[in-house]
Amino acid sequence: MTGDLAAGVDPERLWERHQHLARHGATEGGGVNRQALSAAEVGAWREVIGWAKDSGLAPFTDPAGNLFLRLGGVDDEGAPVLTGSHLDSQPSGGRFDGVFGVLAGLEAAHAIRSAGLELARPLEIVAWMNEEGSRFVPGMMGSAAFTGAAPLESFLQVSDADGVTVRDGLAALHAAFSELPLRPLGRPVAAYIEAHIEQGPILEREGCTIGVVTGIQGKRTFRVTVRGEEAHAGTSNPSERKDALLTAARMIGALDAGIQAGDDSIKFTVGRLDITPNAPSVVAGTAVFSIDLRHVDSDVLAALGDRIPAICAAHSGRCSVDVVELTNSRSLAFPETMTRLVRGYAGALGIPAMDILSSAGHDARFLHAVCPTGMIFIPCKDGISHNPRESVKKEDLAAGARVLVEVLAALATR
Ligand code: HGY
Ligand code: MN
Ligand code: MN
Repeated sequence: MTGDLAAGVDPERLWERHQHLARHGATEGGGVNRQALSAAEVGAWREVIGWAKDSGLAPFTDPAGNLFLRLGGVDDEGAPVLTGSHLDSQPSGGRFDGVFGVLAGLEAAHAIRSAGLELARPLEIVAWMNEEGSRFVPGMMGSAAFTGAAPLESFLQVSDADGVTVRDGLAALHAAFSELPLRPLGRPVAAYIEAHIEQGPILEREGCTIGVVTGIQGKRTFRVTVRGEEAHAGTSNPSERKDALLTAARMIGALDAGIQAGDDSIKFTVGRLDITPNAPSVVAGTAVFSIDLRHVDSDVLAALGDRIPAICAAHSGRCSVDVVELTNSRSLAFPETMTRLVRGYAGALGIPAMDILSSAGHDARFLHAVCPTGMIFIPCKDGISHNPRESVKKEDLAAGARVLVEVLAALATR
């Protein structure tokens, strides 16, 4: 009977586990900085594996450093139903982004076990490697490698600011969890459902607890490298300088005016700017900046993104400029079979719900290409995320987990 499983969700346990995990990479102001493949993420893995084992789940990993926690099914060789999200965070992250999807999955598995429900097929909770893409660029490496969206080999040489590569990070992770079985990438998946905070203000504003996520807006990312020439701040004439920082600043200003152009539907962001040698009395020789461009309309996204190289070239002055596109993803719509399940169980549980498009990116993007995929959103205060002030109500965490367990049971008992 709908609701019996949902009753097995324990709001206190779910809340406490969020607070507990936030100790791994804790920052001032109550946030987290838990970078992909870091010691803090290893610490979070240990906690989650311990809780999973207490609930009778079997942990394993894969060559891409994804963590899986498995509850068997009658047809134990059958393709599993997958649920989860990520445990890595942004440098100024909050304690709910990603973590909610993993802990809600654990809560659902516990409720299913407690109810003695026998699943037709296995249920696996997953924590994807490097969803955020802040230490290692681009993000979503674990789910991309798992689904074949990109070969794992294409990520291994990517390095962080200290020269540590993804290969190094994965070796350290696998050494830290050498007791975990390693399963191959690309295993078949029956269905995927990801629970996540909205990271925007709509659900809270509309007074809805559940977001029936209809899709994810498109996103293109670029790396722009401006090369000039170091010079002495006191002796070199500005009219003769090849100033990479000033040139990058002009490019960023022109991109903001020409691409974002005051239209809030165009999400244009330059979040990173690295200067070399980054010294007060040296004219910058090199400037490297990121571009994150998103729009709900794939054709608009294509047209806007295609203009970036020309705008950069037109403002390069005496410097050279190199624009590399890193990711290019169209807007996507989740299948009605999945949105209908989420909508139906939210309704059956009497929880206010509304359809909503995800403006943020998620690993569900890559799962969508290989299996029926859906997402469940819950509100976060003032829509704040990627910020230590990210905040979620205890009862909303529980409501999301309740809808999740009913959807998972429906998918895993088919
Ligand atoms: O950037 C994103 O959309 C995700 O929150 N990492
Ligand atoms: Mn996230
Ligand atoms: Mn995030």
